[in-house]
Amino acid sequence: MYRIPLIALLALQLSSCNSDRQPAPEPVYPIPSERQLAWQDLEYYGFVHFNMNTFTNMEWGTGAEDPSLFNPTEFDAGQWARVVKDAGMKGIIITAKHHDGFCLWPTTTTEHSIKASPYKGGKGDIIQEIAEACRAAGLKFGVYLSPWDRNNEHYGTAAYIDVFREQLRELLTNYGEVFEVWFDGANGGTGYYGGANEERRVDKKSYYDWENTFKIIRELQPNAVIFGDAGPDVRWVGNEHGFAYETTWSNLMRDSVYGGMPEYSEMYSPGQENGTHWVPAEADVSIRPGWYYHEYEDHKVKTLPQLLDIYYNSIGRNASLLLNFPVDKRGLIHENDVAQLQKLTAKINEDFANNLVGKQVLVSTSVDRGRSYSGSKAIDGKSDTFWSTPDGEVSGSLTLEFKEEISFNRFMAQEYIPLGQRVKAFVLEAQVDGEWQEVARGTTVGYKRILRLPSVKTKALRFTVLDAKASPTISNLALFDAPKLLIEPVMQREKSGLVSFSSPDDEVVIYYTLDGSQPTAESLKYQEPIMVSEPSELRVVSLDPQSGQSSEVAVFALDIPKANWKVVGGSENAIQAIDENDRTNYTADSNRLMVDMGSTYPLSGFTYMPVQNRYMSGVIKTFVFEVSRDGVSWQQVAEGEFGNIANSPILQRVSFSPTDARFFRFSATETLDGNPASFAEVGVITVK
Ligand code: FUL
Repeated sequence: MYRIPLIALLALQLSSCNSDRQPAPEPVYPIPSERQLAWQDLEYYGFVHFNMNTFTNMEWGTGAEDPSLFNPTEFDAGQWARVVKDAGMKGIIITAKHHDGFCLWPTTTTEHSIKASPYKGGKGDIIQEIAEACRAAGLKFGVYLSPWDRNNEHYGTAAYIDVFREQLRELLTNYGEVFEVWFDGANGGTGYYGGANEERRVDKKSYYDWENTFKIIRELQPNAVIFGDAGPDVRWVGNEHGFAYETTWSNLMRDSVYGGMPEYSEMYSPGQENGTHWVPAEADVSIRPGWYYHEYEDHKVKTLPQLLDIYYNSIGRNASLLLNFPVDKRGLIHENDVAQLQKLTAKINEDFANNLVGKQVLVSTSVDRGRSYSGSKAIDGKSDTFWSTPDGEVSGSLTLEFKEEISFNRFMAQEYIPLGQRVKAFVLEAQVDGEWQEVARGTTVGYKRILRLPSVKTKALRFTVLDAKASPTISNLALFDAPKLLIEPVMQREKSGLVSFSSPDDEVVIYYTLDGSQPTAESLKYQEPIMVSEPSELRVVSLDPQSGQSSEVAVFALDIPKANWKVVGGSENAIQAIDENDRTNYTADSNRLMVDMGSTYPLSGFTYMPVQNRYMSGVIKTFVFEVSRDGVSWQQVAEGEFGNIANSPILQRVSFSPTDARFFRFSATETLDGNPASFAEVGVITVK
C-alpha cells in the first residue's frame, strides 16, 4: 500500500488553503517515504573502508586472517569526522564487517573481532568511536555489514543467518541513531569458513530471507534507509565509478531485482519510468582505485577533474554520492586523499557560490495551475513550493528574464519529489540576439539535475518540460557561473615526438614556453600538436582569457623522441613499451626489452614506468641495463633494485656514467611477483 508522506500531505493541505483554491496535483506513484525524503536531502556522504584488509593489503580477505594483525597506530575517528564535515558531507558509513568477517566491534557472535586484536588491549570498539565522533560533529552514522562472511563456519546454513541478524541487532542497538544500513551484493564463494577452506555458494534470492532481516531494521532503527541492489529503500547505481545516468529514474521494478543479480547493472540500475517502487540511486566510488588502503596507490588518488566528473555525474544526475576513503594503517584518512578532497570542496563551493536567479528576475510561464503553482514558486528558494501545470498538461515552459545580461555555465533543476518523479524530457533555450537558441536538452530531472554547459550570455532563458508522466512539479531552477577550472594542462606525447596539451575546461587557453621562462598570455599559444624533436623543457599554463587568471605552471622535461625506435625481438605488442603511453603494457616472457634507437645518442640514464593497472603483474624489482653501439658488443652500465616500487609504483629514473649508444637492453633479474617482466613505458635520459 502506498502512503503519502507527512510532508507531502502538509504541502497538499497548505496549497488547498490558498486563495485560488487550486488543488495540488495528485501524486504520481511510486512516491518516496519520509525516511527516503530525509535521506535524499543528505545528497553527499562519506564511505570508509577500514578493517582487516587495511592491514593485509587486500581488497577481499579470505577470512583466515589472524585478528592480531588489526592494529592501527594512530586511529582517530575525530580526524575522519573533521575531514568529512569540512567537505560538506553529511555522514559516514563504516565497514563494520567486510567479507572476511572481522568485526570492528566487540560482538558476542564470534571471536573473530576487535576483542582478539591488540587494539587497546582487546578492549577497543572502533564502531563506538566512530559513532561518537559522528555525533560530536553533527554527522549521520551508517553501517556496512557484509552478508557474506568468509570466516564464519556456519556460512551457508540457517545458523549463520541467526549470527548475521544478531550482529545487525548489536549494531543497531548499541550505537545510537543509524541513517543507512548498507548490504553488499557480493555473496558466496571460496573462503576459510572456520577452517573448512572450501567454496560455499548460496541462493542469493532466498538464503538471507531478507524480508525478516529488514523487519529487524525497521523495528530498531525506523528512520534508517536500507541499501542494496534491490533497495528496498536505496539502490546501487550499478557501477563503481560514481556515475549515474543521463536518464535516472528513482522508480524501480523492485520485485524483479535481488541483491547480487548478475544482470542488475545492465538491466535495472538506471531505474525505470514505470518502476513500481521508489528506490533512488546511490553512487558509490572510491577516491582511489581500491576500496581499501594500499600504499602503492598513494599516487593514484583521483584528480580534481575526475572528482568533479563524479560529483556532477552523481548528484547532478538524480543520485546521492557515497565517496569512499580507504583509511590507512595508522587509522587516518591519508594526507593525499585529504588534499584532493579539499580541492574538490573548494571548487564545488566556488561553482555554486552565486545563484544568478535572484530577486530581480521576471518569471512567466506558458501555463500554470493557479497562483499557488505559478512560475515564481520554482525560484523562491523554498523546496516545498513548486510550479505546476493543470491536470492533463504534461508540458509547459517557464521563462526567466533578467534586467542585465547574465553569463552562466551551470543549470540546476529540481522536481518536487514527494509527489513522484515526472519529467521525461526537457529543453533549455536562451535568447541570443532576439532569437531563442537551444542550449541543452535532457530527459529526467528527479530530485536534482545539474548540467555543465559552455558559457551562455543571455537576458532571457526558457525551460520547457516537453513531456512528463503527469503535470510537472518544478520546485527549483537555478543558474550559476562557475569559474573556469584552472588546472595545469595535461601533456600527451606520441611516439613520433608530437606533443599535445589538454585541459578539462574547453574555455581556457593554453600557453607554453620552450626556453625555461614562465609562460604568460604573451608566450606561445597552444593551438595544435607541436613537434618536439630535441630534448626540451616545456613550461605550460592554462589561462582564463576573461579573468586573466592562470593555473600553476606545469613543467615537462622531454627527452629525444622515439619516432625511429624499434624493439628488437619480442612479441607483436612489444611496441607498447615504447609508445609513450603509460596505459598500454608489454609483458616479455624473456624478461628483457631490447631497443634499437635508430641513431647513436649520448645516454646518461633510463626511465621505467611500471604497469599502472589496478592489479599489477610483472613489476620489475631488480634489473640490469646494458648499451651497445652496434647491437653486437654490449656494455653493462647499470644494475640495481627499484627500491619501494611495490608500494610506490611510479616513474623510476636511473642514472649512469655517460655512454654513447644506439641500442639498449633492459633486463629484469627479478619481478615482484615472479611473473614475466612487464613494461608500461621505457625511455632514456640523454646528455645535453
Ligand atoms: C563491493 C565489495 O565487494 C567491495 O569490496 C566494496 O566493499 C564495495 C563497496 O562493494 O561489492
